[in-house]
Amino acid sequence: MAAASITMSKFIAGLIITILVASGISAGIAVSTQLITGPVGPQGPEGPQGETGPQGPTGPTGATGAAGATGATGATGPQGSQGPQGEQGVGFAPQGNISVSAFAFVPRYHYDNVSYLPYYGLRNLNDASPVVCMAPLQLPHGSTITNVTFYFHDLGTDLLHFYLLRENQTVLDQMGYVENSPPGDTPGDDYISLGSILYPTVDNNQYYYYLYIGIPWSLDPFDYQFHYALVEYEYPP
Ligand SMILES: [Ca+2]
Repeated sequence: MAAASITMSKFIAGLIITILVASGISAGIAVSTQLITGPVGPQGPEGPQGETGPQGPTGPTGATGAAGATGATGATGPQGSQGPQGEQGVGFAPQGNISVSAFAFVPRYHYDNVSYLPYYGLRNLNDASPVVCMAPLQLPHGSTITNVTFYFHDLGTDLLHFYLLRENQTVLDQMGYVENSPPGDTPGDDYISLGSILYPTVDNNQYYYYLYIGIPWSLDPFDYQFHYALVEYEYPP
């Protein structure tokens, strides 16, 4: 009977298991219905890299670049050969001469004391006294007076006197003096030059220049005649 009991027990147990299994199946069906409508699972891992694509089309031409910096100056070339000689210029002569006529001389006191005549020049018509006359000199500024020569006619025993002067408002300078003293006092036409000249450089900004002459008196007014002066000067080099 024990065996029968065991068997019975087994039978009951099997039955219960069967029931339970049947219930489990029912329960499994219900569980399966719940999984279909569940949440989305996590994303899977990244797949492997794809193959390299084909080469793209050629790009557009690029813009022109900026100009480069200027190069350094080259070395100086060798000196050329000497050119031909130029033509002669037309500059001023370094020396100048002017003549001052007797008719440029004015009497110091009165025109009644003098006479002007072509061929006879300037004569003394004063009353037993010498006559003094003056003539202006207009020379280039900066030039150098090198000589003054006086041309005259002398048949008397007295002497003619010649001066070169410069002057301004406050100063009177004697630049040169000469007289036809013996043995220079020879009868007839003659001339005489200044031996030396002081302040020979012409400064027209500060001075004016003139000649100053003394003509003796004679009973015959034709004994003494002054004709002209020659003034020589030079330009500075
Ligand atoms: Ca004389």
